[in-house]
Amino acid sequence: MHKKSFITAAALCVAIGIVNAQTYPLDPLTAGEITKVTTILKDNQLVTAATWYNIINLKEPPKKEVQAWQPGTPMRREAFVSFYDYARPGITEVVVDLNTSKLVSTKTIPNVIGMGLEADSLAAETIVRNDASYIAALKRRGIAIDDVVHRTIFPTDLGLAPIGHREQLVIPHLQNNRVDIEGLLVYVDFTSKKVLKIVDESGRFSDRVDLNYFNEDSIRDTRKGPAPVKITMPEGSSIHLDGQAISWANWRLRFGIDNREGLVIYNVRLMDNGKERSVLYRGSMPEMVVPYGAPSLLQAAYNFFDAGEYRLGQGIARPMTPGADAPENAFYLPATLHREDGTPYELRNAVAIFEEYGGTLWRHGTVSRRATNLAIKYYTQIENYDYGFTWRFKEDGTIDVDIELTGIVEVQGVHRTNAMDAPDKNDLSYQGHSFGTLVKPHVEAINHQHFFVFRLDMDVDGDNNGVMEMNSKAVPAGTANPYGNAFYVEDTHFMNEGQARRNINYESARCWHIMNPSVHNALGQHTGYMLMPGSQAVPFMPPGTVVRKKAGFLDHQFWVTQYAEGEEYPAGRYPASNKVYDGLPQWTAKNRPIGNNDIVVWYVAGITHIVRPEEWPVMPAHHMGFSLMPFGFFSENPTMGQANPEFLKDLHPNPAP
Ligand SMILES: [Cu+2]
Repeated sequence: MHKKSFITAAALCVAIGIVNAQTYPLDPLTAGEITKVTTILKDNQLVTAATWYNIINLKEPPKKEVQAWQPGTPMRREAFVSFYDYARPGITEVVVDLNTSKLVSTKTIPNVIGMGLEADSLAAETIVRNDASYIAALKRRGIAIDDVVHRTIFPTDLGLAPIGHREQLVIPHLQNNRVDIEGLLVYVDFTSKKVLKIVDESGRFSDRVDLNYFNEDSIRDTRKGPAPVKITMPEGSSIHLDGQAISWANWRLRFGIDNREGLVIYNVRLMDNGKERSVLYRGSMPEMVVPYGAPSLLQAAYNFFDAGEYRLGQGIARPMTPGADAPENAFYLPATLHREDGTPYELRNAVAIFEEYGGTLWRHGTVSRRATNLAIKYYTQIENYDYGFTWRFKEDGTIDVDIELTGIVEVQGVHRTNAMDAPDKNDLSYQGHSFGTLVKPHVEAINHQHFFVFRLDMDVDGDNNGVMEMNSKAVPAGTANPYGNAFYVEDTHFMNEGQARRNINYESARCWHIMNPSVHNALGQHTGYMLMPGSQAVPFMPPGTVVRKKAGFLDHQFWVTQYAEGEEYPAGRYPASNKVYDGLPQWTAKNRPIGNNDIVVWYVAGITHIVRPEEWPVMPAHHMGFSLMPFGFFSENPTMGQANPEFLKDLHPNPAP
């Protein structure tokens, strides 16, 4: 039954032509278009056999052009490509016109570093294996070079290599042993193929350890779960899919999978009494950073910009498991992505689109209504961590964005084997405190934070919007507040980008009201959507540190910018680069007007992760996120009048055991 419903969903998407949909200016590139792009680059002698592709994406047409486009008329179809060759400093960006097969622009940026590549580890092996000092450092630990394999990351504070050279930290670990050889690192310049520096701290843990690192034993099924709970849809699905367009209940929207940002939600509209009303032009998670909190050079380099440096790991196919990653009633749709060699591939089960039980819609006394949600889910895996992103559209007009954190936490080798042991003098510690949680003898899961930046191009009832900050405040006790209980909401309307650099504040229940200054509901209120923060974190790294300069978006949890082409990535296009800082602080320094303009809202969701022993060897999914809720968008509860499904009438309580 389970299998059957899945096949039906899969058959449906093929029938409606999802795979090669190219019917709208925002539809992602097809496999044919990706191949066409690389062919055009080859024909123009821009690439060689040694070229690695960072990104091959749809170059979205300007917003005004998309909004004005009519079905059946010609549409702009361009691809943005950035590519890299180890032998050449910098990166090359090309825009290709897919309609004419011509190059629109070619730009070489010599001072930036492109994204991390699978090929980096291989490149590292050939360089470090020939370095006598490095081989000697291993030998001092009793380790032969042939027993070692390497991984690479971007150093936090680049600068040993000339600017634009690909500088990486090479980290050794023993074959078939997932804990690093602590205290030994090599700075390598991949461009000049030179070892720049060896960091060799003696005494750190470098033994082999039985890690139980998500191996065959740790994932063997040894016990049965609870009796199955199955979802049935006796009348079929209410979801209507047409290419990348989704229509469900009052919601209308589109989606796409981007090679850098992953799931992108487009053109979100609500049907209100037969009228289509816009809410959001484009929503995505264009950047994130995961800084780690132990005071070693390696840990300081652990600040992964998983989107900007690793394009969310999307170069490797990791399809969803129907029924586990998303419910069995979901439509599992494929996405077309590309590998770092430029070849396209189809990721099956990439996106799950489903209806789910949404709990109680509302109730009073014995009158109650059942809620159903529309959910769109996408998973990414970047090395050890897995992230799920679900956009949930509710009948009351709310959009909940859910981030799911799972996978394997980052660990380091330590001498201690028991939490009762004091930290070893050679392990990283501060005043008797370790910088992580012991999850196995000799294995410590490192304290860290995750920050996710959401870019929300809001279009509430039209392009021109404004933002009001809502702070709830107590009236000072006195004649205006004789009993001390009075509080009110102070609305502050931001007029420029500088004013709208804001932090969360739980004391004032701070929310942000994205509203249309020109449109009012029946009560005379501005129509709007409120951004309500979820659980949060603020960075521990102080301003001025390299991470804070690169991830300038961490200065605040909330930002507003005037819509501008080219302002897509909040830490700039190439966050791995040395001393090239771009993004929200730089853009908002222009202090453009945002009082009644086409605006983009940026929300930085954060979490401080102190690992629990129960999160080893794989982490139970943890959820965080935020909500966009209609606030004055309607004039009353928009779900009034909605009947419960018929089958509820036939339900009866379970018999007594
Ligand atoms: Cu974590």
